[in-house]
Amino acid sequence: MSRKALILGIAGQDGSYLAELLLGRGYQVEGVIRRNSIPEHQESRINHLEKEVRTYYGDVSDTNSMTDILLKSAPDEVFNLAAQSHVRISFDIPAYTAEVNALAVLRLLEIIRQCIPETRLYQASSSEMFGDSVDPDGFQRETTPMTPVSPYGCAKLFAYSAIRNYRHAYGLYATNGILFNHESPRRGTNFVTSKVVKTAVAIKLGRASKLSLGNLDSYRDWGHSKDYVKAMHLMLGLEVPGDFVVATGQTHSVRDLCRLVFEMLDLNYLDYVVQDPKYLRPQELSFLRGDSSRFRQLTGWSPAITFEDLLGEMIAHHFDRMH
Ligand code: NAP
Ligand code: F7E
Repeated sequence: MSRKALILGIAGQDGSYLAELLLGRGYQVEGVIRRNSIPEHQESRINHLEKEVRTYYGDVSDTNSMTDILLKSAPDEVFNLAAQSHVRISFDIPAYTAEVNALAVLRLLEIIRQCIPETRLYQASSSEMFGDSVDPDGFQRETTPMTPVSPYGCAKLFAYSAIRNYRHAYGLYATNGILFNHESPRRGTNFVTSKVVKTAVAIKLGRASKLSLGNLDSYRDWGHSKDYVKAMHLMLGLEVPGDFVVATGQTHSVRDLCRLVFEMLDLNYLDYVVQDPKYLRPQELSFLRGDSSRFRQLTGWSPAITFEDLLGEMIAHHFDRMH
């Protein structure tokens, strides 16, 4: 019998890559999508999987729909990737972000505890939970204090704590993947890597003249989503659940990102990038670099795709779309 996985947020960047990975490994894959007035938009990242994946309409903040879906699906593994995932926007809609990213996770844990306690649960935790906390050696790891600096980070920290609490209190198999930033051609175009690449390609093709950004001096540890969904799958294969950092261990500033992308297009970013205060955040997380040695030692995982190859793939994707 093949294992069954239910992916909440299957139509997102990570959900779509994870579905492909699990199908390739013989899983039966099901997923939850939200209703959208233009259904093609909702399912654009998973249209090619239409025949292989069963989808349910649902919303993680709706306990009735989630209970119904979890009972019907009866999965061996649940991957909770559903979230309001944009940090700056979480300052505009903080209570909504907390509903979906925090309270919904508590509700999910209760459904699993009461109805399907043998199910393994992966929670998409985030390096944003560390906030402005960095160890003296310049890395964040599982033991680094968590002091979030955004409504998104605060909500994710609540969910992270609930996962730990239910693991210890009820013996549930509930695991936190503390993933650092990861990108791909499927990344939403209002995240900085996608926005920089898409606009730089438009400039190269003569369709845009400026790139407006916020803070150029924050640093991120950027990996590729394809590598990170492999880590999610490996995590739920571990005998004992836990909390695990997944990161490349390398960090780049937003300015470096711009320099590199424009150089790859034979352009100079200084001629095009302008700062617009509307993209600044009320509080910024200025530095991220993860130490994932614990997870690497346990599983042998390491990222296969370099930062330069990631950007090259994103550039090629946006060229194809704009030509
Ligand atoms: P994403 O592309 O924004 O995907 C999130 C998915 O969740 C989307 O399909 C979205 O559907 C769905 N969703 C949102 N609210 C929902 C709700 N109330 N009920 C059901 N589904 C809902 O994000 P991602 O980059 O794939 O990230 C996946 C998860 O990892 C998220 O939880 C994110 O917070 C977390 N994470 C991401 C990163 C990263 O760098 N990518 C790092 C650490 C953690 P719609 O299309 O309808 O909005
Ligand atoms: O910002 C700066 C911005 O929105 C990265 C999510 O996946 O990773 C992601 O959150 C940096 C920040 O990602 C613009 O201020 C400058 O310092 O691409 P981002 P994020 O906020 O790090 C974490 C780990 C998650 O969990 C989240 O779900 O880039 N920046 N100018 C800008 N950012 C954006 N979006 N737009 C700009 O114009």
